[in-house]
Amino acid sequence: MQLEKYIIDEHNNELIDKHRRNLEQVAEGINGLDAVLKKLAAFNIAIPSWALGTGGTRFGRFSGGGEPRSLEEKIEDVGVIHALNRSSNSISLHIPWDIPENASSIKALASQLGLHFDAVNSNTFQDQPDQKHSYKYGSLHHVDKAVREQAIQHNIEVINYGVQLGSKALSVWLSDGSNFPGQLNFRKAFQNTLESLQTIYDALPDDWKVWIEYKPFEPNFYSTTIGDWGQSLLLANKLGGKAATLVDLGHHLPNTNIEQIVSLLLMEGKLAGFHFNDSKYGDDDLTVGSINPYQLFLIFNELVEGMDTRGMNHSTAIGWMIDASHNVKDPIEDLLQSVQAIKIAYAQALIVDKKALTDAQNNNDVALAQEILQDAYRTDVRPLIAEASLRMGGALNPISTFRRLKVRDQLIKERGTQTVATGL
Ligand code: RM4
Ligand code: MN
Ligand code: MN
Repeated sequence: MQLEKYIIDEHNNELIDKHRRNLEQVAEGINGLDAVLKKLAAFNIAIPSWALGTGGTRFGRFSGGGEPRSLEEKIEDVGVIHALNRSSNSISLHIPWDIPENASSIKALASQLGLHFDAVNSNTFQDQPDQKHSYKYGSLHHVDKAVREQAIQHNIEVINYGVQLGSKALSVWLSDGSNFPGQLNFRKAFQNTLESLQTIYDALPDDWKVWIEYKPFEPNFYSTTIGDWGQSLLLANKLGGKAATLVDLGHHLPNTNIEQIVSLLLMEGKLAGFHFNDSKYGDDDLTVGSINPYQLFLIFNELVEGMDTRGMNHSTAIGWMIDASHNVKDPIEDLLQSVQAIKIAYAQALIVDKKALTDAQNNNDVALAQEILQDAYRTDVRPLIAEASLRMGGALNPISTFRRLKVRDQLIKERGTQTVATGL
């Protein structure tokens, strides 16, 4: 299904007076309002193809109705999200969950909805029915060269799909690791991984990047071969300029200072991009900003400061993507909430008084530095997000419009109640 702009406008008209009053109130205290609104309007966050169905846990999966049955329907759902928030103009595919059998028609459908293809993701963490060797004991780090070779070939195949779709990056996340002490020689596992990644790296087109994601545990619980940002950065540095580290917010041990990691990766020019989600305990893949929005703000504060220092374009210099999965919410509503939370944190980071903060830091004025950050964090920037969306032709309040238009009911009518999307 496709959302017509006039339907969105109709609902906006009901909300516009209240919006104007709210905007006026917040606008007063903001320097360079127009520049902030322009940056917000330009900021887009990719939607992963695996987040459009209801997620599950290892205990079960409780599908909601109207889930997309094909890649085409997933693209349509991203089209709905983008029509509402004007901030989700790309989709990231996981191969082989979503193989673009007919790349040119898939591409045409996407561009008709104003979408393009973000990074392509390989999958060597599950065995596929037709595959010769198992990934039970790992893929790119495997002790057996034949298994490594198979995983390398899969990644190259994913690059080829991505080339057909116009993607510019391969995102690699490995579940490789060990469950028990003694199972693995860490050094050999690392060296095998490096050698495998080198072959994949050599197959990248000139204008492509490879993003190396790290994760400290799960599905392996004793060690993971790319367990933290140090190991990822080590690999990225050895591979070369086209390789960089991908930060997934859920892939950190409790209380890790992620904002500091981000700051240093940016300094080194090695921050590839982000997988946004939120978590209470581990890789929970919860809605962005649902548990710890302050941390998200602090991360964005480092992102904005670091990107500005290097003269980077906020919206295009790094890959921004949601990587979440939700087992009790409507996936589209959940994704709309995540995008909104990201934009709120971004807007708050944009309005931090940078000059005052630098002065406070240089004067060791700790209390004032905190005040400056929290002043931005406690500003209700939602009218700014709404205004940016409105200017781009989107909805003032995407979720309420989604509900008002009864989009899910229509999807259920079209697709039925029993559909299950590929993914997690
Ligand atoms: C992993 C990791 C990857 C994602 C898969 C589905 O935990 O975050 O980025 O592709 O989950
Ligand atoms: Mn991820
Ligand atoms: Mn994850």
